[in-house]
Amino acid sequence: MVTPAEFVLSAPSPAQFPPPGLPEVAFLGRSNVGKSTLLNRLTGQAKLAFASSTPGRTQAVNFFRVDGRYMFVDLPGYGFSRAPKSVSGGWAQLIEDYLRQRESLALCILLLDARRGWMESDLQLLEWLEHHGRTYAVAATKVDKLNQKEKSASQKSIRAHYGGDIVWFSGLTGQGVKELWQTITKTISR
Ligand SMILES: Nc1nc2c(ncn2[C@@H]2O[C@H](COP(=O)(O)OP(=O)(O)OP(=O)(O)O)[C@@H](O)[C@H]2O)c(=O)[nH]1
Ligand SMILES: [Mg+2]
Repeated sequence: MVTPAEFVLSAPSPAQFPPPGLPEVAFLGRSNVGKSTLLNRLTGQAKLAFASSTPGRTQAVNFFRVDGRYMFVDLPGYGFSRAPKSVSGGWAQLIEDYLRQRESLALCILLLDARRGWMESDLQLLEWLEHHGRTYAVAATKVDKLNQKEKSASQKSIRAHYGGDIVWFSGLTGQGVKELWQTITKTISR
């Protein structure tokens, strides 16, 4: 299914964020976890957000107007250790600035690689979201790479830090698209 979506702008710093308007859904996660791929799948538009096998590809905050109802926000990936400290520090600041001040932010979707579960930087972000009272949901990506046994193990380890629903997602098969849309529409009803 294709949902109308259009690229609005790419903001390298908070000064370029568009004026707050539509309720925003932000996609957060480590570099290479599959944020851009998930965004493309959700809208059914393979080329909307730039997905790449080079970690750290998305380096600015990218805004997309979706269905005339939402703003989807593709944030830079964190935890990309190969980036120079000054650069990765800058991205972390940009993410934090967005999360801290964005008044139109309605829902954060925190993506975890199902094969890896929580990494240190994910736990920091989780703690930060809790502390600041941001509404969030958790999606485990790349589930197509797991067999049933690995999925159970992954489920158990994700559960160790999070008691809510986990959306099991695959950009390859489209598994989880319906559930993610349900999460979004349930959180942002109008
Ligand atoms: N098998 C499989 N591969 C995936 C999935 N999601 C993403 N990938 C691959 O993982 C790589 C990274 O995906 P991106 O969507 O660019 O990741 P990102 O989180 O946007 O990365 P940054 O922009 O660098 O933070 C690409 O090669 C994707 O094709 C998935 O669900 N299954
Ligand atoms: Mg990306």
